[in-house]
Amino acid sequence: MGEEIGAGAVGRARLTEAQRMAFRRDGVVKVPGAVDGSTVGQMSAAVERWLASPGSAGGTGMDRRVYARDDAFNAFVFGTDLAALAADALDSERIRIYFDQIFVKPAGAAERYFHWHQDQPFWPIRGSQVASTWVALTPATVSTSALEFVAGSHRWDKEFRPYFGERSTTEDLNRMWPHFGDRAAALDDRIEAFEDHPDRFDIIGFDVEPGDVLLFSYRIVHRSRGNPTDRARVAVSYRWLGDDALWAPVPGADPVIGPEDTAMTPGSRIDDDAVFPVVFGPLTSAP
Ligand SMILES: O=C(O)CCC(=O)C(=O)O
Repeated sequence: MGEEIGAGAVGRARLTEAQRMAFRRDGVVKVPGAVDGSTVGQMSAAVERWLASPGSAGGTGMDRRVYARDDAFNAFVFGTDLAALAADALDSERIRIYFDQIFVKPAGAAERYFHWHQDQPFWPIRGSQVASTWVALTPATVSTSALEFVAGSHRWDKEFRPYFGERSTTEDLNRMWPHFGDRAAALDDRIEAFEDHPDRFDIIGFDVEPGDVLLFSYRIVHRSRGNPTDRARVAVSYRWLGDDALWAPVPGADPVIGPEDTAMTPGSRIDDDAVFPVVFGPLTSAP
């Protein structure tokens, strides 16, 4: 049957002190080679299979919460050390999975993909212990669509209005999912061309090789440019929730998990083990 995933048991991964400090200071840290070559191969094959499947997210090169319906993707969540890395960065006893997300940026993809954004304004989640591990499955440099970040922006008291370039009207966004545009329009903080102000903003980008992980706060401002190469750029991002993550549903938040999926009370600590399974740390609270 399936090959074993990952190099070691879940829970063994640890960041160095310098990596933990960088994550706290900048909101992002690169963990080189955090996913072993064999697992990278299996993830790449799983993404290839997903791409070849009929109607794979309408050719957008994106899909969310794949782990909940696909055994291979499930094993990458529960059988790798990614959640342990998040626990270490966030200093969290327990880590739950929110969702995994495939990002395939096709050869020649235009610059308009992924303008500067935070993840927080999209999600019905609040808290300080929320982060992603973005796993590179193909090499990329910043100019061929590896991720860039505004260092320290995870500490700004800002919630930026989602911006998708020319597709950013309220109507456009409402077509992406219900009430998304209305929610975006209610946010006053506007993304700017941070890269034009090196005196005010410290932009850090990370060239990556397959197996490198970028670990970043859901509040940090980040983006990726177009992909001018003749090869797709492939990554899978894992969204992790730590101890202080709260369930904060609002109309227009990402419907990948919505109020109809859980009985949790808005404003409560996330404790629904069926919808947000524990991946690292004690399995449940006291019976
Ligand atoms: O893969 C990309 O280009 C975008 C990824 C991203 O924005 C994320 O993981 O939050």
